Amino acid sequence: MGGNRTRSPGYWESPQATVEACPTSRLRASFLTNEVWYFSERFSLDFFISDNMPKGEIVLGCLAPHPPHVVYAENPEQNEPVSEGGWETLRWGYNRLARKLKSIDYDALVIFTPHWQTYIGTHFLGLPEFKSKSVDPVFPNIFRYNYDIKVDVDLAEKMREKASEHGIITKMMRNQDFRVDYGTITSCHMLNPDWDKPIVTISSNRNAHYYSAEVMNEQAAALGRACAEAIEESGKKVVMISSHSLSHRHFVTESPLPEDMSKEHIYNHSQYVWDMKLVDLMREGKMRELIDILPEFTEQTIAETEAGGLTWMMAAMGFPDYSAEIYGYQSVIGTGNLVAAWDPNSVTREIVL
Ligand code: 2X7
Ligand code: FE2
Repeated sequence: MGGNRTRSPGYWESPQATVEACPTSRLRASFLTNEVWYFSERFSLDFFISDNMPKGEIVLGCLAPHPPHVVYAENPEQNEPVSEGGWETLRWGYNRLARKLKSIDYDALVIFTPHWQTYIGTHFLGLPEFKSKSVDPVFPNIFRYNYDIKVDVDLAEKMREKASEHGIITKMMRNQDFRVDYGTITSCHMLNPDWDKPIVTISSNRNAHYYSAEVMNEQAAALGRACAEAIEESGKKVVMISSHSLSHRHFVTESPLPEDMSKEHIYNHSQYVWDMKLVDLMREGKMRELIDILPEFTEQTIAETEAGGLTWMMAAMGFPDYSAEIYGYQSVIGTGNLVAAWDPNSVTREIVL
């Protein structure tokens, strides 16, 4: 990041870049952009020291599937329906990853979700708070969740700005009545049930529908690189979340009791073999190879990787060549769901399973 970066005049006029006067003379600080400006009085020399600001970083990347079933099974107070449990392998894995997150110092969670689909550009949540009830359109019997979500709008705007510089069409979601998708809510709830960190949600632009899975992969990688640049410039510590299942063939008839685990199994063997191929590559630290075969995997298993989340996160993290932490794999209505994490810090990185 260069110390003599230029900003368009409009940037400084925006509410997020308000400059406040400091009690000491000549020093003015923008607390929201973390930049400190010095205005000299004797010489007409103005400069700022944002180069001294610590660089932001991605402190963890999480693959966090979002079947609403896992929230239903946890019985949190926010969700109306009550269950007798279910999907423990996945939930206990999630619980363990949530405990690890508690031990990490971070400022915000940034999540890419396939269930906020946008057809013109990539959108970012752009208001400080979204509060409402989320009812899953397919499973209203198990997911009616009262949410109150805080957003890191400053970080979201930085990401939007960077994505735009990379040639990606972008938009901020400023509609207060916008209903946050259940993918965001489920993954964030399972990773941080206390909801004590702000989030940024990024929509999934459906390039695949206009072009192909390959183009989708390229676009998602470009978005990932843009987000990584934004995080670095923000000075913040960020946890990235790619919210999706792996193989995605699912049952068409729900069992009378959704949490009846005697009915839960992977939909078919080929799907399972594909999922395990991906898990092996993750364990071996071959994320570039995995992303290269993702279009084929997506086509064969009609996977939610179609939305671009995993490619986005891996590109942002520079395609890790170290082992992923594997927390659990389980079928939910026949789909393959894996909880995994990439820890760039070799001291805290673990072999979990
Ligand atoms: O969105 C989902 C999903 N990805 C997997 C399983 C069940 C329901 O919803
Ligand atoms: Fe989904």
